[in-house]
Amino acid sequence: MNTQEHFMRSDTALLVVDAQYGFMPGGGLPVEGGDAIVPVINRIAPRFANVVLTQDWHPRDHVSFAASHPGRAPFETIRLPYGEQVLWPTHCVQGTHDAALHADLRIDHAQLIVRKGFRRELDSYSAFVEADRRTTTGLAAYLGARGIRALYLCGLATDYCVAWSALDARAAGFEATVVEDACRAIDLDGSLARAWSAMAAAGVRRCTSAEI
Ligand code: VGL
Ligand code: ZN
Repeated sequence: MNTQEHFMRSDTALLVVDAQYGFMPGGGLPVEGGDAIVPVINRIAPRFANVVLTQDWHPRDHVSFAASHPGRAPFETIRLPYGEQVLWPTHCVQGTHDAALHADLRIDHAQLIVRKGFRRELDSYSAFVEADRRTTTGLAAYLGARGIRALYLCGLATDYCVAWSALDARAAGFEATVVEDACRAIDLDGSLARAWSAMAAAGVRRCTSAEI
């Protein structure tokens, strides 16, 4: 089987994580070089018969925003009923330009957009399971029902939503490969190195867009 046939397989999907203005330069939670992934994603997406997107989609008073906690600053950590939560600058508020997918993305054949983090009291880095580790987005059931068993992941940010999605993909029994140069990281206090080792330990593979 040649490479192209592999990616076009009906049991394989590309998951494009949070390719939104909020994570690009000028956005609410800008990731350095975040906009550089757009042309890379546009190059690889046509190779996949199946593409699913995610969209971080927060209410204005979301619990993950530092602004929702008087006296607290962005990038501090607090304890919430479901565990530790990093407080982020306000980003990806429902219906705003910040929450929109980048307009230069050319993935018209994408089949599903999974929104996450839309409950005020609950964050979600993962495309599969929200931060309480119980509330499902329904993505695993959707992919399973469509006979998809292997995922390639790209998007923003490598060390948060991409990593958590890849780890949960493995936990749900999918093969998972991160397309490294189609991602960029936040890298908060060593989070990128920690994310790569957690992914390696869980059997997440890495590749470059040139291999696709
Ligand atoms: C993300 C922090 C907060 C991400 C989303 O997409 O990686 N990170 N919300
Ligand atoms: Zn968020």
